[in-house]
Amino acid sequence: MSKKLIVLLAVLVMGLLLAACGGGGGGEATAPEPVSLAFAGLDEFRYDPETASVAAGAPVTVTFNNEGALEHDWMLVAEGTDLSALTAEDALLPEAHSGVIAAGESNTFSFTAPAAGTYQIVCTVPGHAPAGMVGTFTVTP
Ligand SMILES: [Cu+2]
Repeated sequence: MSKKLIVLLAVLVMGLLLAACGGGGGGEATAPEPVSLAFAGLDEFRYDPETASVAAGAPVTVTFNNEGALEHDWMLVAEGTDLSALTAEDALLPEAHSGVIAAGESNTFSFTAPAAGTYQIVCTVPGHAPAGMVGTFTVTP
C-alpha cells in the first residue's frame, strides 16, 4: 500500500468519525416544554379533568383547586398502589402532592414528569380514592 493511499484512508476514516459524532450531537432531543395543569377536586369524589398527559421529563406545574365542601388533595402515585389506606408516603415524588387542601382553597406545586408510563392521581383523604376519586396521569416518551 502506498503512503499516499494510507494518508487518504486515514483522512477518510477521520472524516467519517467526525460526521458520526456531529450526527449524534445534532440529533440531541430538545428539552420537553413546561406544562401547566389545573384540576378541581369535587365532593362527588372526582377530579375535573380526570386525565392528563405530559411528556417524560417535562417541568409540570399543577394548580389544584378544592371546589368542594370537604377536604381533598391531589397526589401522584404508581399504578396499582393500594387505594384503601393512602398516606403522603405513597406519593411517587414528595413534591407531586398538593397537601390536604381545605374547602375552597387551592395550592400550586411543581415537579418533573417521571418516566413514560401510566400513573394515578389520588385523593388521600380516607375513603375518597376508594369511592372513585382517582385520575389517570399519562406520561409519554
Ligand atoms: Cu377527596
